[in-house]
Amino acid sequence: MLRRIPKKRALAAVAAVMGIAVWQAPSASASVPLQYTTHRYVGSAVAAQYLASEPDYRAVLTREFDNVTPENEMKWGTVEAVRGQPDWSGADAIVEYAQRTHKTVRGHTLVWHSQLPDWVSALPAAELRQVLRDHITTEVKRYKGKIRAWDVVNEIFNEDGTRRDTVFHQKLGDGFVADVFRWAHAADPAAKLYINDYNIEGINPKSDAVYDLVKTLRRQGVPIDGVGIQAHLSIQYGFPAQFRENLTRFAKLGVQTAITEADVRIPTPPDAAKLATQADYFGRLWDGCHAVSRCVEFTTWGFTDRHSWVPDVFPGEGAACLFDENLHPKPAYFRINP
Ligand code: 9MR
Repeated sequence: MLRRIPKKRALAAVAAVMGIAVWQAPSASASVPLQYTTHRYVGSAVAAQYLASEPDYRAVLTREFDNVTPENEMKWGTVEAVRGQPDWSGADAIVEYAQRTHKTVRGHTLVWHSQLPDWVSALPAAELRQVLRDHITTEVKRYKGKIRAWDVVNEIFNEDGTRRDTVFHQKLGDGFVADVFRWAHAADPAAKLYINDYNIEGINPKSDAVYDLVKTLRRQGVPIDGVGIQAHLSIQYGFPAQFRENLTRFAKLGVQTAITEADVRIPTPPDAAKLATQADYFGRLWDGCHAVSRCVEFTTWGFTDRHSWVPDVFPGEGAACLFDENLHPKPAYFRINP
């Protein structure tokens, strides 16, 4: 991360030398797009569908962010819903867009119990192991050199810190985690490999379990580079306790951290007070990440309330993103990009 130059300053310097005016954003947004205000990668989840069909969505994404994470397009259930009939169309489109617009890509996700095709769940252990290895190798090699970081395993712990009871855990045992990191590393040695989860923003039994696992894997020489902290927050439940301390303890293990899926949902309808609390939460996530040098990325789970997973899953809650449905920046945006 530290290899990155402060883009805002660099651009201004280049513009001054060349005697050209620096591009000005429309008055509804801050004068400097978010991506140029920070040394961190700043990203959003993206849906290939809207990227193709909504020019205004694409324009804001292109302007504000320098990382994209495919929201669903790289999941097993998307890329091989039917055995032997791969569909890379959505993932390819996003990776091509990222290359064209000079953005990095966070690959999401190689091993997850959700959005897992039934045919995979039904396999006996030995075959599951082989198929899992092939899936990881094929997907990681397909995008080799084009993915900065991969969410290799997603959501493998319960809230109490025990392992989630998934088909991978049941059939392959705890050791599948070390295996999948090794396979991913063999397929693209340069990609940063992450474990990713929610409710691990603060210090609690679940983040303790992630911490212990990462420590063990590093001691064993398993190629794990980072911890993805999803940060799906709600203003109803308070800001997670000891967020910075948590980032710091991972940094001391020698791994990166990334905020991978930030959003802050509010009971609808939004009002000024709720939006102010939301802005405060986003601000604390942003500031916490910037306080720890190994926190290298701040990615939000979508950027506009027009398209967000929240209302479908939490009836009565929503408005969780930095931009409203009309793509106007909200108070949370101006909190992190004043
Ligand atoms: O936003 C994603 C939504 O469109 C999908 O239907 C859902 C399927 O479970 O996954 C959502 O993204 C999840 C992400 O992949 C992992 N962390 C939690 C996210 C929100 O559920």
